[in-house]
Amino acid sequence: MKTTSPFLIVLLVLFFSCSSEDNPIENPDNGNVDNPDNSGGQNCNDPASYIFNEEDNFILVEFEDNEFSSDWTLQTSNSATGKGYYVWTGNQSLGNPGNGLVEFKLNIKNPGVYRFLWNSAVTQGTNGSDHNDSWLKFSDADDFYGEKDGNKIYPKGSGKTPNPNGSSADGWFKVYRSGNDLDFKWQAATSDNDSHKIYVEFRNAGVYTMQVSARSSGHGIDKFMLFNEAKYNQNEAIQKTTFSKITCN
Ligand SMILES: [Ca+2]
Repeated sequence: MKTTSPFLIVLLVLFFSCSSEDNPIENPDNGNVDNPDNSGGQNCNDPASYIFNEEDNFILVEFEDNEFSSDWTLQTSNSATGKGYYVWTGNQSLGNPGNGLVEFKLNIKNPGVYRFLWNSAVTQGTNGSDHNDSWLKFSDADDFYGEKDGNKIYPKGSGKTPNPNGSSADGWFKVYRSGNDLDFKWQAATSDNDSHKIYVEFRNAGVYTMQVSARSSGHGIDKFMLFNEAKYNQNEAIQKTTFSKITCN
């Protein structure tokens, strides 16, 4: 067989190089950022200015799409999506919420009551009831509560009762996952030994702030979601894999 001409190889390489430039692969780091070059002249690559946009009564956010203080560490796992997950590696804050504060801005177009879930793991030790929780607060939502069998509980410090068993303070819930299957799974509950689901109510359209702060070291958080249970049951929500569109301040 005749040897292929080096000149032909060069032509082929040039051809395919040019073709790939015509069809650039979307930057996976910013795949769901809306028009990063067209956000009012501001740079939309700064996670501190991200706003996550609710659509169809659903929000799905990679937890790592934010800015973190140095005691939060980014790790990777085959069970975590996006760039991985963040885990608190600083001192535990079992009774005092607010340390290592991370804030997410959520743009709600469809007001209503939303269920909260996060995909989290115990990444330290072998006991599913240790290193399994972080603090959660919705400081400007219209209501924030746990619910079980139609009975509601409210964070300590919210001015409302009844309150959960165990830790809670200043409007924060301790939100935990349970079970000795330590790897990432969708679960979020509050009140010790009396698991209540987590809900937040937004009565008007607008941008609201979700706050997470450190409690247990070793609690790894991959992503979180909010969904209206009138539109989706939990299984339907968990099947959804489209992350919320990001715009910027
Ligand atoms: Ca993630």
